[in-house]
Amino acid sequence: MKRAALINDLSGVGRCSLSVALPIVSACGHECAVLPTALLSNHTGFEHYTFYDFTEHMRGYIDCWEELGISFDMVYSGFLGSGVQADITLNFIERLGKGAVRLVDPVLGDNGVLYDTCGDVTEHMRRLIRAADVITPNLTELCALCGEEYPESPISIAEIERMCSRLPTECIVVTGLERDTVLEIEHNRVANLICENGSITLTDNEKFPAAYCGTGDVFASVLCGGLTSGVKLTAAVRAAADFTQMCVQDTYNNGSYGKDKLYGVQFEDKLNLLKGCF
Ligand code: PXL
Repeated sequence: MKRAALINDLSGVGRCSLSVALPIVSACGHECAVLPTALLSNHTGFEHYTFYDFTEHMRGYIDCWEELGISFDMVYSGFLGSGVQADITLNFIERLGKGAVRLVDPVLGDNGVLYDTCGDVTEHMRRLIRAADVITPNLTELCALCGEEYPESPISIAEIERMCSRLPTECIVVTGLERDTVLEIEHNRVANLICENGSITLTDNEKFPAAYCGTGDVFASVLCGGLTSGVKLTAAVRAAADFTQMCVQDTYNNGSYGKDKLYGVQFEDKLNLLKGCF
């Protein structure tokens, strides 16, 4: 069995980050170790939340795991509670992730808006992505990492390719692209653009008229499961996109969108589909 380190926050309510990554990566057949970055009552999309920054404890976890001789085949990082956590994650990779696949989901914002906890995280994230094999920004995060304005009107795929070429990571998966933001995408589709050593592949799925919190985490977690198993990037992206779409579709069909949006997607009854998927 492979061992994956999940570096992410634990939000008590609202399916996202560790409460999504832990079940999904486990269902893909991997042993998971959890390094929390912050503990929240609920994610930051709700009207109020409590936030406990876990930075000081992260170093202790790493020292302890190093003393115990624990090593990892995958290091997957997501939401960081402070800028310094990017350096702690880099330190984790150097000490415990030798030979590991390194997946960084640069969680910074969505729909052109940065999360209000981000503060100095963006500039530190630019350093962390240098050490990643694969990163999964949405368009908001891609713009933030490049230091560019979020576009006011739809842009071309060539423009996204240009932004990817400015980043230091070999494999970039730009997630959740739609016609609202990208000219070449059809109105009823949602696409991911894979930029692998400069060559581009697009995958797309049917789009539902609903956007749920935490879908980026569902996508990155399935991708993490596939990459930990050694599956090729494009195949892992397709599986991650299909699984995420299935969760959105079921949540949309079974619930009431306005009420459920913050609570995330129903993935629990689909975890069995991930068994043996990679
Ligand atoms: O799903 C991204 C995410 C992760 N963690 C926290 C968040 C969000 C998005 O709002 O608030 C705490």
